[in-house]
Amino acid sequence: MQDDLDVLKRALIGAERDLAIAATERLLANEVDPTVILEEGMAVAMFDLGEMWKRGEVFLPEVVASAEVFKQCNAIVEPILLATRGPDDRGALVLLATVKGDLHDLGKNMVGAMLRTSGFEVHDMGKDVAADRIIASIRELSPVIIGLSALLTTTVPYQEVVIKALEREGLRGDVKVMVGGAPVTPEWTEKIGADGYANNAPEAVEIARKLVGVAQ
Ligand code: B1M
Repeated sequence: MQDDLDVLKRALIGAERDLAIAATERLLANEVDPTVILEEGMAVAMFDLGEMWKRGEVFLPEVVASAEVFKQCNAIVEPILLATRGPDDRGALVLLATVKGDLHDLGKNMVGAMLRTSGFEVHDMGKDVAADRIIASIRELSPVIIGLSALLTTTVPYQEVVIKALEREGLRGDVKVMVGGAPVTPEWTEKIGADGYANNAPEAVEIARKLVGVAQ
């Protein structure tokens, strides 16, 4: 398993589509847990790629290409992950969004997939989502939780903008707010008065369960 996880990571970093897909398929054929493939393989590769980008070892077009291969591998893993969900497993509704100004959605999509697998209903609003759209969707859909993802230090403050908008609109008491994304910290979560923070997708499931009062 470790060999194929390493092949997958290297292939994602190098945006080698065929190699990445073949490694993903081998891992699944060997019944490796899809969560392990996503978190210990794919997410780690993108983190390493980000570090290489910071050091000037790769450039934007290469990151775009890797993100595309990530999506293709994810499209293979996600149905297997979702197949573990029972047919009547329809739980609390979570509204998910990457905040305004931010186009990073790979991590949010993983959070959405794992929440769905764990029995939550997920309404994914996509990326670059403004507070007024979130407010309108809360009024329309009455979610139990809204999940706000942000990957840029310049867009993390928008999580607070959304919370302030909820307060202004008298909706703050109706919905729990969970925040996440690489630059988000527990300190920031506390500062803005969010209800929960998760560092990765499995942890997001744990926090969402706590927020709706479901025992682990
Ligand atoms: Co961008 N980017 N990017 N990027 N990008 C980062 C974030 C960066 C850290 C890279 C770097 O410099 N090392 C840097 C930000 C620096 C900063 O803010 N200080 C950066 C930059 C600068 C930029 C641009 C500004 C570059 C430019 O144009 N000059 C630009 C911004 C565009 C915009 O958003 N307006 C940009 C663009 C892009 C691409 C489009 C090329 C692509 C995104 C493709 C896509 O998402 N569809 C991209 C990528 C791929 C990255 C890196 C390399 C990888 C991000 C990723 O997908 N990781 C990233 C480097 C890094 O993060 N270290 C980087 C994999 C993913 C599974 O992890 O998203 O962290 P992550 O999600 C995790 C957890 O964070 C958590 O669970 C997930 C699963 O474990 N989580 C949540 C996420 N959301 C959650 C929500 C929750 C709970 C947990 O509750 C609601």
